[in-house]
Amino acid sequence: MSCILVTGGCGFIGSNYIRMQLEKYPDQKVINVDKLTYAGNLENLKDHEDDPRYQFVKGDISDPALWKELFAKESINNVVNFAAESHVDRSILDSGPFVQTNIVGTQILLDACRSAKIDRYLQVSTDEVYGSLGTEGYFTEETPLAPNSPYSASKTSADLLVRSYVKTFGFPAIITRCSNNYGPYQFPEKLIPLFISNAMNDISLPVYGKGDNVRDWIHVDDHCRGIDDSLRKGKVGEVYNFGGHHEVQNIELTKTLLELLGKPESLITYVKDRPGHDMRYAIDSSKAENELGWKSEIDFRDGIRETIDWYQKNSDWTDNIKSGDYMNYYESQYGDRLSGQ
Ligand code: NAD
Ligand code: TDX
Repeated sequence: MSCILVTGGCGFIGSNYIRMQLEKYPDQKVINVDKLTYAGNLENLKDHEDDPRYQFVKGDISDPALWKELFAKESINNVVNFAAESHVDRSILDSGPFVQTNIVGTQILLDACRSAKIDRYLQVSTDEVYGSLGTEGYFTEETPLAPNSPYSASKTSADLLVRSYVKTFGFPAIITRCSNNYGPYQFPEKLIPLFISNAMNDISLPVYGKGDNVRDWIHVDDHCRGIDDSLRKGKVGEVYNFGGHHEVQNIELTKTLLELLGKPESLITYVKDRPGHDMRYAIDSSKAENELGWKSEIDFRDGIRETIDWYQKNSDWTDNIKSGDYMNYYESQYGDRLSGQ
């Protein structure tokens, strides 16, 4: 039985990826190492916790002792690193945890994987490493790295460490860079789940600036398939971009969400913009399409209806998250913005 180690598997994309791995590969063991930060939630994989092929280990990717013990005990073939601090707004409030987990944590994990001589390592990165686009053009794998937020700077640093391990040590790593994901189990700090949850509760939707920033939305299942294709069919040392071919301004997306939820546009509140706010992301995925045979398959309108449906049926999941810590974050992120309106 082969074994894949997934870090950050209790978060949004990691939990969807683990579910897909367990369903797709009956003869594979999956080990999930997650620190259970505010964004990590054991509920996300509750339906698989009794599966003998699945093992959860609570741990921090920046802990060398954890890796020493785990790699000595388990025969791990492949590693996929999702573990990260992932929210741009939080990186503006405090960049410390981003440097610690996204940069130092990646370096410690890379060293452990190198010593253990694993077969393949995949670093889950983001299109934000390329910075911001104007009204024209797309990010390709050759676009220069130009991160603008502490979050994207930390992800870029990790990518450069991974690149250096490939060049210096012949380490078998691949990097994927994807655009904005949506789907079930996304933490309600990111635009789509936050706005669905607020609208369901008739709370205002805080749109930054004029709402004219553009994001390229992809369903999490399409991203997870792209990661798996890259791990299994990609070439060591390569970067693969993934996008959903669905570019939309935030305000247009917000109105679509309200329409699908049957809520009034009067819930929209324009608030002070995010500092350093990237104007537009759009991905050229042709390398992944040509070299891996990957294509985004889920139409946005279908995917977003299904996602709204999931949040409506699982309102307990969101309500359980919206406890003390979440409300403290909400107040520091939105309190002044909303009271200044
Ligand atoms: P998330 O915030 O939902 O989940 C992150 C997970 O990592 C959580 O379970 C958390 O507990 C865990 N974690 C954090 N620090 C850790 C540490 N030190 N050790 C072990 N575990 C730790 O994030 P997500 O949206 O699922 O993103 C996953 C990855 O995908 C990230 O690397 C992110 O940069 C990347 N990515 C996200 C998107 C997106 O749209 N969400 C797009 C492209 C790339
Ligand atoms: O309250 C809000 N109001 C608002 O207008 C929030 C939370 C966001 N926005 C805007 C900012 C962005 O233009 O919506 C857009 C999307 O914001 P986020 O959901 O915070 O995502 P983004 O900053 O684009 O980054 C995401 O995509 C790339 C993920 O959070 C990253 O982890 C990923 O790497």
